[in-house]
Amino acid sequence: MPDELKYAASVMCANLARLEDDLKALEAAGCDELHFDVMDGLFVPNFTLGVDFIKAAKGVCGLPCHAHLMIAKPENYIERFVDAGCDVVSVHVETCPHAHRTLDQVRAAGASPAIAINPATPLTKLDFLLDFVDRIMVMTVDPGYAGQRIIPGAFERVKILKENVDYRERRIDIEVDGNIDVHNAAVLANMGASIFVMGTSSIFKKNGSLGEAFTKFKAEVAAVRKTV
Ligand code: S6P
Ligand code: MG
Repeated sequence: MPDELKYAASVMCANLARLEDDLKALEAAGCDELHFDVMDGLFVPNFTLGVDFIKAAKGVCGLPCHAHLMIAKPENYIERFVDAGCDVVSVHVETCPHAHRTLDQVRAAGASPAIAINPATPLTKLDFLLDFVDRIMVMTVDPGYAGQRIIPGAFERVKILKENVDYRERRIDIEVDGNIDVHNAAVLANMGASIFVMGTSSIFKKNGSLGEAFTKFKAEVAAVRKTV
């Protein structure tokens, strides 16, 4: 069981009209990280946040920032995201024919490298990348949109991946992204996930305080973990 779970807020799910208030509330409530979904309309069928947006968010809040690059040719943009203030940059294994080079590029630029993997991509694609990443982001939905249902195979994938990482004695965080509600987070935590992306399934609901929602979510995951 991982010692400590971490929680990342998916900024694309926030109310962008009152972003500053929301980011400050998340920071005050002890959220661990901001998760910025970057989509290009090519690798995934949607457009979302970019470099200027992240710079603006960095200006109003001190939380670490993770850019989840769902874009073709991520190697062309890594330095720009690091210069914008990203502490973690994840690239998709499906977009990286030269993944070692791209992950090294992230580290050389000054950020922590992470590899993201889609639900249908064989986990063996990660076998020779374990020495090059600080975290693996297991997509639990096909990337592109918030508000989707988890793809059930995600649970087994996290379990297998965790066993592989432990067998090889690597210290790599496993992050899960997509439909992370209380139950899914609790089961995935017990299977070895240690970082959870919070979106519409958890804290970004229509009404109520974001800080309170985060505190409640964390407490519920801890409680449900003991029962699943
Ligand atoms: C999906 C993206 C995610 C979503 C997040 C939404 O392509 O990578 O980070 O923003 O998963 O959460 P939810 O709870 O609405 O699925
Ligand atoms: Mg994401």
